[in-house]
Amino acid sequence: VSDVTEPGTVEPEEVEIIQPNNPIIKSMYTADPSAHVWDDGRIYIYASHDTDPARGCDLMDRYHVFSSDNMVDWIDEGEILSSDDVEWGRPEGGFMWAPDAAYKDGTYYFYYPHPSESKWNDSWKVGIATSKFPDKDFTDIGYIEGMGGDAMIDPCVFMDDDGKAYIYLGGGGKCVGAELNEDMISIKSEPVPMEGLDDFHEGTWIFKRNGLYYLTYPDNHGGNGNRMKYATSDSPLGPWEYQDVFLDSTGCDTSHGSVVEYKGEWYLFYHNKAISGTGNLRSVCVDKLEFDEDGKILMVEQTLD
Ligand code: FUB
Repeated sequence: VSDVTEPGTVEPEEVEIIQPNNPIIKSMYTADPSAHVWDDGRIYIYASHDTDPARGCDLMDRYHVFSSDNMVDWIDEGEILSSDDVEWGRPEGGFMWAPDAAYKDGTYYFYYPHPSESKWNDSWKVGIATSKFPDKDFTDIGYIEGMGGDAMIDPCVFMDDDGKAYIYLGGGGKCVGAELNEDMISIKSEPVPMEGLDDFHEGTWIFKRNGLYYLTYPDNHGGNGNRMKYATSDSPLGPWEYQDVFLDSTGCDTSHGSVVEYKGEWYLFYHNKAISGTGNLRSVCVDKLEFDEDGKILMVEQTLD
């Protein structure tokens, strides 16, 4: 009797989701992860990239994309954009900060904050690069008119179930949002302030669960570093009802996260300093995000290997 199965007689198994071993990106320093699940069933992380040896945020000058189908084995899909590719950008380059991505009608849109002038903190814009692929061939096509300026960083693009897309931007205590036009590269009307947040710092992320909109963000908590908080609303542009802290400080100079559902579970992507021990040499991590029966987010347990 043989227990060897005939080739071709077994259906391929579903890929098993394994407990992440944080930090999940170990090959380079990465931060500000924006995670998305695209039509190919893989999960992609669009992240910023810290410069080693540590030099703060000014030398951050390129983006890499990572993908996985099990949350543990992450492929570095390579560099997708650098400040050298941005014609309208600050002449000295650098300052390629927390990005996001969206997909519509066969095109991937990559949104990134970048200053257009040497006097960087006054001149932030939301750059846009597009591609037919999620992980390569991105070309810069300019920036969104009518958004940006003083400390306005960290674009987040949220695609609602009805096909409407919204963009959020914020820093220095201000958070604004606007509906995008069908073209995904211009806004329908003036950005409006997101009301009801408590101690907003930067790093907006929006998701929707059971019909409720969630806005997550790092606060201004000092000492050991920002914590992540969230607020909820019945509308993508608020007003928001502040809820609670759901991620404690990770020991980095800043915090920044994204939330995504993958294969029936919810996850929080964030960064810590577990590899470098240095607050501005960050590494992307992921942990499960859980909710109570009223939709409140439970405190995230930060795991390591
Ligand atoms: O990584 C550069 C900046 O630090 C990001 O844009 C902020 O969200 C903070 O994480």
